Amino acid sequence: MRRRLLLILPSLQQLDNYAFRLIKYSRFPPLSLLTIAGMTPPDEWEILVRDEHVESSEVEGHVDLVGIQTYISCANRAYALAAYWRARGAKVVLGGLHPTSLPQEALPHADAICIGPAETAWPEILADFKRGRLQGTYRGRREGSAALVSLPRRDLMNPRAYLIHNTMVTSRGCPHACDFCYKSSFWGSRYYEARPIAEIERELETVADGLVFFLDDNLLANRPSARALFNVLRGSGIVWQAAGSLDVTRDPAYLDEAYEAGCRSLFVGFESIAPENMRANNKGVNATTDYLEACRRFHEAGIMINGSFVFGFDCDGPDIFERTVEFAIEGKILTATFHVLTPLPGTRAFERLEAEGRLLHRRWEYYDTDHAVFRPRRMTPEQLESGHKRAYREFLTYRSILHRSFGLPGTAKRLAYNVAWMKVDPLWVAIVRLGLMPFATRIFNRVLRARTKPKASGRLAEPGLVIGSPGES
Ligand code: B12
Ligand code: SF4
Repeated sequence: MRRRLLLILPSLQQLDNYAFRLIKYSRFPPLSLLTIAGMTPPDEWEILVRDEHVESSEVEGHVDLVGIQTYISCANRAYALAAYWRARGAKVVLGGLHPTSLPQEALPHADAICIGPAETAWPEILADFKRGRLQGTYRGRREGSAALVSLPRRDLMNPRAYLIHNTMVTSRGCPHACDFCYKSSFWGSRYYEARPIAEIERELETVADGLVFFLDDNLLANRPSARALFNVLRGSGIVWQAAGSLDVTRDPAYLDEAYEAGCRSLFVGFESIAPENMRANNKGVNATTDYLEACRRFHEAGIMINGSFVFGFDCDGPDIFERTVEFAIEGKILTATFHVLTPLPGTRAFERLEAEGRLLHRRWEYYDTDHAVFRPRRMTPEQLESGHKRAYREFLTYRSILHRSFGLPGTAKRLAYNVAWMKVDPLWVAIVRLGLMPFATRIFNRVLRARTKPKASGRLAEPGLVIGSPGES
């Protein structure tokens, strides 16, 4: 008889938080869990995947092994789930970013923890489980972890729950080393490894709806591997989004190549509009980049910007919120995420604030980038939290949306994006609850393909519309 494996992504804890919006958590399936499922022999294991953001993690009947993905913000929920399943007789393995940065804290809550990536540790965990000898601590080697053992089991996700089905990772780490980034605690600073291109090609062949969201830390950072990827994507009909840092704007031709390969939107870490903040946090490239010129170059290439901003750095005073929103509006940034600076254990930012006695507490559920968990230098924690809320409000006024949408190619697309993404939350709740996400995916797919490249610079044929077969959702 097959054993039963339950893989859980615990939900974010602060569900009453003003920043909690169901659509934000229904965008992607938990790729880590689908990846682990892909490494688990299906003839030996029945595998259940549960994402608490969209469904209950409760399952009927006996479960042999439970694997829990543990972010800092859901660590306490992960520990509670671990206790619950151990009491029901299952063995529990905790993995992910939080057990990696704080293994001593996590270990007492589980039968085993996985430090680092699962790719190089999970087969050993399964083998030890079968022998009845789980070891406690497993260390996934980061070198060689980019190569997948087998493709993620996307067939195990709830197909009606997510807007984007095909999330992928093509590289690990990032050549930069910003003080506040989670990456240094997980991958070490400056570590970078790309997956073998033949394997990526094999995975891309499984993309039926022509829509991919790459979750690499910094997809465009390493040009040889990014160009190898562009070669596979160009002409495939796939449109995609990814994360990139501002250095790419120094080479407009490279941005054109990305667009020609199907890139339509980039998540860009502007972080702070104050260069001194960026210098103090080892993000020199931002300190020496003209942000408005960078926006112009993204737009010239036809790439929409999802800007990421962080408040609470040492040079930030109470005026930082308005100044940042002013820039985001002037730069015609399409969508933005605003974060409260959150010191993650294992990063230099955490070490510094802890050494200076500025951490307010270690209640990890508040380490969600929406709450102030440290004492800022030039304002109070309350000012930081209320300024963060205000920034969202001001960025999302209709006046701001109109200004950011007009004057660039694809005005209707930009308006649609803003309204759909930030202004109709009750509609998204209804879509998710009624299982209508496949329709939303189709509309999103069409909208993303609408032209955003200025005609004058157009060296490009728009990728053909590839919509999955009727049975595919
Ligand atoms: C996609 C994403 C999301 C998605 C989907 C989450 C998911 N699981 O797919 C959503 C939108 C839901 C999300 C939500 C949040 N996110 Co998020 N997210 C990401 C992002 C961009 C990619 C994560 C990913 O899928 N990577 C690819 C997979 C393959 O890698 P992985 O998850 O690390 O998994 C590997 C290992 O960690 C390990 N592993 C993981 N789980 C397990 C479990 C077991 C049993 C084992 C053995 C191993 C193992 O093996 C996996 C394969 O190697 C990262 C940034 C990044 N580039 O990594 C931020 C990131 C993970 N998010 C972050 C944050 C802060 C949040 C939110 C708090 C934001 C918010 N305020 O809402 C919430 C927290 C939700 C929660 N439950 O607490 C932080 C986490 C910091 C930390 N130390 O925990 C990150 C690193 C962003 C950042 N720069 O700070 N996120
Ligand atoms: S560029 Fe982005 S991914 Fe790379 S270290 Fe800095 S914040 Fe992290």
